[in-house]
Amino acid sequence: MTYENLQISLEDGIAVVTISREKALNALNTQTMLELRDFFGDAALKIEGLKGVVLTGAGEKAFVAGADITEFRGLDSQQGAEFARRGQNIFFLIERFHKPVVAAVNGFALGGGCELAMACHLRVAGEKARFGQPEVNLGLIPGYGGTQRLVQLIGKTKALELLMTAEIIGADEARQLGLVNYVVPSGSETAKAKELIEKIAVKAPIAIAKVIESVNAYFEAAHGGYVTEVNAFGDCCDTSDFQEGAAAFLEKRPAQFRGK
Ligand code: CO8
Repeated sequence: MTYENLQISLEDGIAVVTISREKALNALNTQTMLELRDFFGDAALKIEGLKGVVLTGAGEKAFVAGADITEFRGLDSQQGAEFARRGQNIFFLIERFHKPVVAAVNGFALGGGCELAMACHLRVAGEKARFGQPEVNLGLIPGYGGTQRLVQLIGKTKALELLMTAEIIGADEARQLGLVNYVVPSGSETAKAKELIEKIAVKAPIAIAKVIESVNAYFEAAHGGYVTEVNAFGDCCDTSDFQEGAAAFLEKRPAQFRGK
């Protein structure tokens, strides 16, 4: 597959995958999601001597500002649920990848962008990185596993607060909450991510793959939550609040929600 929105570079066995839609703050449109699926489900498995993958965003402003809201128009509950299910499955490919995948978060990681970072095994944030799940501003909920992984990473108390208030937090707070592993000066996120991969690369590869598999297994029992999220996301797509939220974003005005 030829990639339009992913730039891949391979150096010393580390693949750096850069999501490159800078004009839309690297928002995840369908094409980008399919490219991520191809990379983690196929292309990356064929790279000989791969030590790990760094995932980052093009430019200085955003890692990924979410799913592409311009694709939300007219989405009904069935299509919404299908979108969410497909996205969850792509993010499972990342979470279950046998080599370390490190997010180098260089700016906004919002909505699907925060969910993408959370699906990675480790997260390095630049000082200017900002995290949040602002979907309720659009009359939605996260659909790419955010309701599950945010709880896994930072606990129910703070996860519920962030999910319900749509508050956007900075890198230091994200580290205090356990959402990211390291905060580094802006511009050095990828270097730090590579350093972590090099540290892991000298360990026994099968043991590393088994660590990933076993840690993921800890959460498998709660997998029903992902199904609930898919259906709940679909339900939101049937509301007029969702139509209003998406339209308000695109028209650059505050949303007026009616609970319908
Ligand atoms: N989708 C599409 N375009 C976007 C997105 C996005 N998520 N985010 C930003 N853009 C575009 C803007 O529309 C703008 O385009 P243009 O220049 O053509 O007007 C350009 O990027 C620059 O953005 P802003 O002018 O808004 O830049 P600001 O610096 O003023 O603001 C923000 C930056 C705060 C990041 C702001 O852009 C913002 O709030 N973005 C949206 C964040 C958001 O709500 N993300 C969540 C989206 S929903 C989601 O991710 C659900 C995931 C599950 C999906 C399940 C299946 C469908």
